[in-house]
Amino acid sequence: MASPVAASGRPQYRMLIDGAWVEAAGGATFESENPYLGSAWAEIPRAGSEDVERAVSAAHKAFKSPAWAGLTPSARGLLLCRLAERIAEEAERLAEIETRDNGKLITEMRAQLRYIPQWFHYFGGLADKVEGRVIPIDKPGMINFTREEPLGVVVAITPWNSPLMLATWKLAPALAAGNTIVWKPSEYSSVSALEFGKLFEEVGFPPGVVNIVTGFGSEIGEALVTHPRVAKVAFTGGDVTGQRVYESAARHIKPVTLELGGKSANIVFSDAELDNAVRGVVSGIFAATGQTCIAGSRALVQRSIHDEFVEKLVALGRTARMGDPLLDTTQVGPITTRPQFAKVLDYVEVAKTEGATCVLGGGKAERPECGNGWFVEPTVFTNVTPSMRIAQEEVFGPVLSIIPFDDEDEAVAIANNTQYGLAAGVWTQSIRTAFELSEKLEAGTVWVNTYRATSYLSPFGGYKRSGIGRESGLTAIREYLQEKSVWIDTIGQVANPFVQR
Ligand code: TXE
Repeated sequence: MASPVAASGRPQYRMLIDGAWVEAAGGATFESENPYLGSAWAEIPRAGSEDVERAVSAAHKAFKSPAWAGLTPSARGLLLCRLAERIAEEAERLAEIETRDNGKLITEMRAQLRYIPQWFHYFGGLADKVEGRVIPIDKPGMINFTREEPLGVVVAITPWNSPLMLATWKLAPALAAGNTIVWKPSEYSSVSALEFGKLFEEVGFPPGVVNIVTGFGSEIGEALVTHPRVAKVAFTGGDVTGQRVYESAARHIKPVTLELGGKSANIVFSDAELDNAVRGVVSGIFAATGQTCIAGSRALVQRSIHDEFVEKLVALGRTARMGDPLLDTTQVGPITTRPQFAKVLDYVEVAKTEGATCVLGGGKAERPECGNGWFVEPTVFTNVTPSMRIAQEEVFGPVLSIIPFDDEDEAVAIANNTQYGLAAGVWTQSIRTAFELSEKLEAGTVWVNTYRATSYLSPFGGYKRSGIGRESGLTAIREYLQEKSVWIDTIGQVANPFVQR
């Protein structure tokens, strides 16, 4: 797929267009950096508008081709299941590449790579179970039924935090539905996407069904989203970029799925199993270095247990082992990108200036085991008020804000008082509180006495500014289909041509 080594000595990758591994038309490349080492480790094609044109044309041609459009849904599903098997075989290698490229823990990436095949199996199995309906129409002599048809070329734009998992959530249902793909991975984590791309070829997807274009969102994002032959855009990323994608798509009346992160609340009631809740809150914010859309970045803690909770949380947070994300024993890895590193440190300063009290961490990690990497200490702020920026804006780093509350109503009011609504956690022994909050919280996912659980079987997506549409689960395939209503007159006579039937 690639001339393996560039002049710099680093591996040089190519991107996938129409079944061929190619350089950017203009020959440009960019470097992908290893966040733990703080240095470049691979070279990637830097696509321009000509490459976008090539990729979309290839996907469009493939969408119409007998090799793809002519496949039965069962045959399409089988391809996805075969892909699942190949991914499982390559899981360890792909996980290691993800970790080198984005600095997330190998233990986390390994777990994701173990899960990814489940999505391809599930949607592969679903491909031939998408059925239309026969409508008991109110007109004699008429048959009316529906067909579920693919949309065409789907552009998938993905971020750097869980590169293959978040792409899978789009590619698996989109392909099962019969669409073709142009995938633009994040410029910070393209290597695993390019390695993943080889597997589609190996299991027999026809050329052009999956194309991978690497490069910068600021350079090719708009061209991809607005291309007249692109039927749909599926995006995961920040809300500001998501809004731009939505606005561009709207100008061309294109449907979008948007998954845009959040400011999720983990709500701890006084009747919770405290040690369990402490572990849950830690896992929600520090486990993925806070770089996850579902980070539980606000802990709302009932006032009567506030001090005890903070003490236990800080004690556990202090034990977090930082360092090389490739080691199984590391618990908190580096921040993935240089700009994100600067952003997280900025927010730490913002919180201090706003008057929050830093009770753990609070800056760049200077530990020897962190080397030259972009590490931020696991950080906890108390005395946070709901209106502070640190309580309202997505940090996307290991920074937790603790806000006290008195009763259920206040907890719900604080939890819902942000523009986001991706997820929430509730820690309580009361089944009544659990039910009540699951109804009142404005969030696409509510976890009770657990956090960060996701599955191919369960819908995932955001309320409010956290997004549009759902990924995973039965309904996700509908995001990539359109319903056609077919009318057949069995009488064979057009009665009065001037009156609607
Ligand atoms: O994301 P972007 P960034 C949040 C998090 C983070 C912030 C910025 O708060 O601090 O976003 O991160 C592509 N048209 N999340 O800058 O810009 C880009 O190339 C089309 C939350 O890395 O959203 C990449 O492939 N595409 C989140 C993808 O968008 C464009 C995960 C995401 O990048 C584009 C990541 C454009 N104009 C960050 N500009 C989550 N929901 O999990 C960029 N892109």
